[in-house]
Amino acid sequence: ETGAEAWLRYERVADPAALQRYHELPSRIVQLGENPIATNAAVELARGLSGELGLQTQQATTYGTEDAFVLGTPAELTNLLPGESQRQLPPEGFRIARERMGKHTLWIIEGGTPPAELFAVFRLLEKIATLNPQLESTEAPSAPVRWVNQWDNPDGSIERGYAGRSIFFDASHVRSDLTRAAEYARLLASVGINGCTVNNVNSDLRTLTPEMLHEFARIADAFRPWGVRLSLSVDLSSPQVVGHLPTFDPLDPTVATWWQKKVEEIYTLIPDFGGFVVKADSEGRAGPSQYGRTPSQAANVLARALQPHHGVVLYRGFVYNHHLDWQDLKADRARAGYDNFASLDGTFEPNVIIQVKHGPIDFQIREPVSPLFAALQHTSQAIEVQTTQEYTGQQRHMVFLIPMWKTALDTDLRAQNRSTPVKEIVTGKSFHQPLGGFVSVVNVGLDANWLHHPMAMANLYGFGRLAWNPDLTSEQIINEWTRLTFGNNPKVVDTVNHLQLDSWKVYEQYTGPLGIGTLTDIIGVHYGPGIESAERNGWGQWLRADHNGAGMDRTVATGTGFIGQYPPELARVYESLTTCPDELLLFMHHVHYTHELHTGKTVIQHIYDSHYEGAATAATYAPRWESLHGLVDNQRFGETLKLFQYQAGHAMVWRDAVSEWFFHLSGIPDAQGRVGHHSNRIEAEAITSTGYTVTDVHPWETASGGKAVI
Ligand code: BDP
Repeated sequence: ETGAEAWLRYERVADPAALQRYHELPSRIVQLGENPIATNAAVELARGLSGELGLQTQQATTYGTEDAFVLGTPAELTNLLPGESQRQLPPEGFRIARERMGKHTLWIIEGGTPPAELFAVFRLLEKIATLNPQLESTEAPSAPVRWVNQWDNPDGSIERGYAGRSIFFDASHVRSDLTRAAEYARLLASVGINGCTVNNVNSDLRTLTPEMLHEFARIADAFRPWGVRLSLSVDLSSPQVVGHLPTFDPLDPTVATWWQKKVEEIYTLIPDFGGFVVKADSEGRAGPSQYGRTPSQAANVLARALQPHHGVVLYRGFVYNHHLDWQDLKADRARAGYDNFASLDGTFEPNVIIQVKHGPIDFQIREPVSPLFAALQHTSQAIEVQTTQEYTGQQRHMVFLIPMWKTALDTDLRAQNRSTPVKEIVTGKSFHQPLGGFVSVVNVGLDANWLHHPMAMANLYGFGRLAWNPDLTSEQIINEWTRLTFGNNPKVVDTVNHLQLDSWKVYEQYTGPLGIGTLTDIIGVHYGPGIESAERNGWGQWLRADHNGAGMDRTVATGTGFIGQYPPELARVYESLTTCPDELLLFMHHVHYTHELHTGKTVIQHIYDSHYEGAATAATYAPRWESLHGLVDNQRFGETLKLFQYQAGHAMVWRDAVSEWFFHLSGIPDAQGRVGHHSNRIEAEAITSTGYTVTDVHPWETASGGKAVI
C-alpha cells in the first residue's frame, strides 16, 4: 500500500461479531438531493460498504418499499418522515438514525446541508471500520471555520514543504490535472474540514490577476463536490501591484472600490468562494502600517467587500518586527501579537476573524498559549496550528501533535476571572462570538502518501477531528486513526498508539526542553540543531543562555513584561518561580543552571538527562515497529522502519549537539558523566580516506567535534 488511501482504506471487516452486527445494514441507497455533493455522499457510501462489508449496493433517487439508507437534508426528508419535519439540524450538523417504516428499516443519513450528508457518511464508514457497535449519532461541528492553509507557490514549490511538490501548481500555473486536488478535498471532507486556502500566506503578487483567478476557479471546481470552499491568501499591496493604483492605503476610497470590484470578479468565477487570508506587516510583507493605518482599518476594507457574498477575512495575528535588537533585554517578540491587536478589540467588522498562532512565538516545540486569545473579547478568533512539522522534525521524525494542540486548547486563560479555555474562546462560546474556529497549516505534496511520513497523517486526521470536536481526547483520536490506517489487530493498535502518544514529549526531550524553544537554526531550514544561530539575530526566538544561566526573563517584575499580558490569575502562576510549571520555566524566566526544578533536579542536569532520555526512547521506535513485521503491509512497514532508524540517529545528533553546547557554556559536568564522551561514536574526521578534507563548522555545535568532512 502506498498510503494514498490515508485513513479511507475501507479494509474488509474481519471481526465475526461485528460482521454479525452489521449484517442487517441495507443494500439500497436512496439519494434524495440532486446535487453533486449528495451524489458524492451516496457514491462514497456505496464504495465504503463494498470495501468494508463486501456489500453490493444499488442506488436510487426515490424511496420504494424496502430497507434502505436514505440520504437527504431535512427539507428533502419531510415527505418521507412527515412527523419529523419540525426538527432542525444546524447547517453542518448531521443525524444518522435507524427508523422503522412499516415493516422496513430505514437508515436515515440526514445533513443540515449536503456537505453534512457527506460528513455523516464518512462518520458511519469510520464507525464500521473501527468496529463501533453504536452506528447512530447526531453531531454538529464546534465552530464554522475549519480550514487548512496550504503554503503552495505558483511555481509548484511549497514553503516548508517536505512531501514533494504542490498538488495545485506547477510552472506558474494551476496544474492541468487536478485529480490529486479533488482527492485531497475528499480527505478533508472526511474529517469535516470545510475550507482550503490554496496559496502561500507569503502570497505571490500576481494572485489576484484575472488570469490567475480563472485558474483558481478550476481548483474550486475540483473542491466543490466535496463541500470544501476555496479561499486565497492575498497581499495588501494588490490594489497597487495588480490594480495599478497609486496607493494601497486602506482608507483611500479608490482602494476600497478596487477591493469591492475584485471580490465581485472572484464571486462570478467562484460562487462559493470562502474569503481571504491576510499576512500583513509581518516578515517583510506589505501592510497598513506603511500608511499609519491599523490592522482593523485594513481588514475592514476587505471585509466590507466580502460581506454581500458571505465571505470572511482571516487576518493573521502573526505581526511582529523581525529586526529586533537582540541585545535589548526588554525587546520581546512574544509580546507582539497582544501589543498589535489587543487595543483594536471591537473595531473589526463582524466577518473578520483574527487568526492567532497557538503560541506567542512561532510553532515551537513548547510554548504557552498566546495571551491574545484572552484579550480579544469582541472579535471572532481562529486558532492556527501547524500540521506541517516545520519545527518538529519536518515529517522525518514522528511527532504526534494532537497532545500539543490539546494542551493549548485546554489552557484556561481565566479571562474575567472565570473559566475561559482556549477551545471555548475560538469556538465563540466564551465571549459569544459568531464566527471563529480552527486553521491548520498543511503541506501535503505529490508524495503518494501526502505527507511523507506515514505517521504524520495522524496530525492531519487529528486536526480535522479536533476542529470538529475539541473535547475529543488524544487517545480517542489516535485510536481511531490507527485502526483506520493499519487495521484492528490489537497488537498493531496498541503499538502504534503508544508510539504516537509519547512522541511529542520525546521530541521535546531531545530538542528543546523546559520551554527553551526549538534549538534549531532560525534563519534557514529550521531542522537540525543550531543553538547559537537561534540567538544574535532579530527574529527573536531567543534562549538568552550565558555562562551562568539560561532562559528569557518575561516577568513583569524584572523582564519584558510579557507575562503581564495574561489575565491576572494566570499571570500570577507564570510570574512566580514557585508556581511556574517546569515545562515553561525557561520561556518565562532566566535562571541559573543550578536552579532547582519542582522535581528537585537542577536545570543543567535536567537538560542533560532529558536529551539522553529522549534519544534513548527514539531509539526504541524501530525495534518496537519491527515487532509488527507481517502485520502491516510491506511497503508502509518498510518506509516507516527506515524513517524510525533515521530518527534514532538524528536524535543522537540533537542530544550531543545540545548537551555539549550547554556543557561548554556552563562548565558544569553531567552527573552521569555522559556529556563530552562519545565512546560509542566514530567521527568522520577520524577515518583515513582519500579525496576528503576535514573542515571546521560554524557554529561549532552543529557538527560533532565542530568538524565535518567534505
Ligand atoms: C514561520 C515560517 C515562515 C512563514 C511564517 C508565517 O518559517 O515560512 O512564512 O511562519 O507563518 O514559521 O507567516
